Amino acid sequence: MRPVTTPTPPPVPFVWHPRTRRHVPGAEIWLGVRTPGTEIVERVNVIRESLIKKGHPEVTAGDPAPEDLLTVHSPGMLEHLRTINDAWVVGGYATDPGQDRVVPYIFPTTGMLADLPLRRPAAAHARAGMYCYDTMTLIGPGTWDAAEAAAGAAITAADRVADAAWVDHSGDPEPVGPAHQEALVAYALCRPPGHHAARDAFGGSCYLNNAAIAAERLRARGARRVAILDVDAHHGNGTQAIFYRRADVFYGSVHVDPGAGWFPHFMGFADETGFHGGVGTTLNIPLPPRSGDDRWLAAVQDLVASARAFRPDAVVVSLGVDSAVDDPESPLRVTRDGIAATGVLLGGLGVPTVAVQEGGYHLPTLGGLVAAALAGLAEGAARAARA
Ligand code: SP5
Ligand code: ZN
Repeated sequence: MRPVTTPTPPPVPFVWHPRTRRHVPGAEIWLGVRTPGTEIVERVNVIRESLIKKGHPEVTAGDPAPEDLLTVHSPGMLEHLRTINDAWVVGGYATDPGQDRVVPYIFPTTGMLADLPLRRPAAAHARAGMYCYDTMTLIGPGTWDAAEAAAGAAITAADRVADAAWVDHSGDPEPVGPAHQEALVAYALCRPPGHHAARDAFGGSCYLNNAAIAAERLRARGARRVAILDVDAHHGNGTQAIFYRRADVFYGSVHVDPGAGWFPHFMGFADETGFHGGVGTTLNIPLPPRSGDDRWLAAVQDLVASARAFRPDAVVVSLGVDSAVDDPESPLRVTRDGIAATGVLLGGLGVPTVAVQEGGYHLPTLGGLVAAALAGLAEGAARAARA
């Protein structure tokens, strides 16, 4: 009798660009104190080394066109992100008071403005807070370049998946089923991350919403319905906000309960289910701090069941691995096996999938966690294709 063996699926290609290293926030202002920060360049180095070692093919990201970013973000915020560092340097703030990064001090909240329009302040130090909602998301000389490169990686990954999955019949995109099984999953090694960035506001170490940009690219390439599944330890408030009224994009997230005191504090509660036409296309599953594999995987299973009921043509995974037990930014306690099993469950949806890097901050384990998630995704996709 022949032994029953199933082939290991080929390693998922990873898309990135070296410009992603130009973002050096240098610090986070945490409760008024300058701290080193955890969203650092070394993250991308350890992930990349781990994936190369495991044989994942490397793909260079293309540059996004301005229109690609405008599918998700306001012209005002994009202009701000592109220009505020130069204005800060020209304004002399890097030498007096000696702050070499853009840090906001005044936030024009809707409560402050009432119904008055948002004016553009003359002072760069006032403009610094126009689109930013926290003090943790600093801007330096390479921030825009890197944020743009991360968005480019998400778009290139979406294009690879779309090229394999759909054939464009003269401008009338039509799903025809996968042409190349191995291209059904692609991964974008995005840095900075994106899921806390909304259409017109950035924060949480995020500037451009890479997952949302990938979802819009998949739609433009023929996917009629896209599900974004967010397994970062934190709620992706930016992604949720961008699609909150949309019926064609599902957003589902499992994360540490913001009601238990965790970022982003104001969003990510279970009663947030969408607005107007988008009612029922948002799903939040908050978990108590210290939750481990059992609770986590049960929640991921619920997430996948809801996504399947949505019948997506494509999936975007917001792949944070900061749910891991050793991560300094979250109190969840998911193991590496739990992360791999998360990938298997998500891949089991069996539709073209783009995974986008979000958080994950424990450098000694970070590379292995991402590799485990991608191996799981490929395995889940391969099983779904055989079924
Ligand atoms: C993409 C992502 O994972 N963003 C997470 C942003 C969460 N940051 C919230 C601030 C928490 C302050 N961290 C202090 C760590 C002290 N060791
Ligand atoms: Zn996170």
